[in-house]
Amino acid sequence: MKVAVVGATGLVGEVMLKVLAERNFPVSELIPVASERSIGKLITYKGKDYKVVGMQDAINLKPNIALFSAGGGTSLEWAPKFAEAGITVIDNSSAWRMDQSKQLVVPEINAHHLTSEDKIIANPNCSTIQMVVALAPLHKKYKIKRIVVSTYQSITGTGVKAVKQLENELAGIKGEMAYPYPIHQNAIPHCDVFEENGYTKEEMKLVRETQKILDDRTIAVTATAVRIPTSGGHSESVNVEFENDFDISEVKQLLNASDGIVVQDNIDVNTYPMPIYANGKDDVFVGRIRRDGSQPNTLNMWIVSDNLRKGAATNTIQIAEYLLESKLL
Ligand code: 2RA
Repeated sequence: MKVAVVGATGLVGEVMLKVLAERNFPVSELIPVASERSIGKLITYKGKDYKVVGMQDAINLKPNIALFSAGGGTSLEWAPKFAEAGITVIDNSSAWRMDQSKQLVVPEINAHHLTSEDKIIANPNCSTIQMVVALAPLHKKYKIKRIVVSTYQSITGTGVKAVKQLENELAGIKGEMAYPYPIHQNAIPHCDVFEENGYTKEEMKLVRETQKILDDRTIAVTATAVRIPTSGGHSESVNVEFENDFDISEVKQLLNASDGIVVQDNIDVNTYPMPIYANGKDDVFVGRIRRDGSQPNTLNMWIVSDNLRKGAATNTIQIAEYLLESKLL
């Protein structure tokens, strides 16, 4: 399998290479792709050096699949060109997610909708992925009516510039700012840009993508996305109201029995999910599961996952694995 990784020198691209190797994805030839300034750089994959190439050269090398994490603009311009050349694209940007003709895929939930016609497949936003992985089995059983979510997002979601900003702040160095304010000892309620309605794009992704992935436009969602100075993963406080009542122990059994979920929930011994433990892992960790006594059929939960792995690279590669296993590649 000839695999192109587009954005190979970025944070997500680097994790994609790590996960491809860890999961022994059948890469016969790696084609690392990046912007002009990185062309010619060497990327080592499984002990072998590969030269970074530009976009058109990557197409000319005829990969079977291209894993994109290079921003929406690059994806809007180049994903169709890769697809026209017969190359299946799995894209991590928001460019195609809400396109009615494109699948927005979390393998545990809706990979079965994929066909060989899908040549550009959208990988959902990291904060959406971890939430729908945890909520999908509960939606199936109890039917979700409304979700109120607050996120506490890792600086790695913004990229290298944000990681550098926090490093500089901790070292007392004045440097380039990824955020409008210092991130050290701060919480910034501003992830991505603001839309007309006063919500950020990040918050609206949680609304729109959740409805698309769960295939239910009746689900009401409202979100507040906050950036905090952590780097191990995104955390989410989720309040979810169902159409039907539930039993908390049954909820925990359902979650424990679901692919990709690890329930960490025992307050007697201070057991609950945290980014420092989710870091570098592929699971979605769920804890603090408790009934919300303020209204019927409602519970609270705390969801943590590594945004660079299940939130981006691993979900992308799990989609590629599904395509391979289903002979859609
Ligand atoms: C963020 N989810 O965390 C967005 C993009 N990775 O900034």
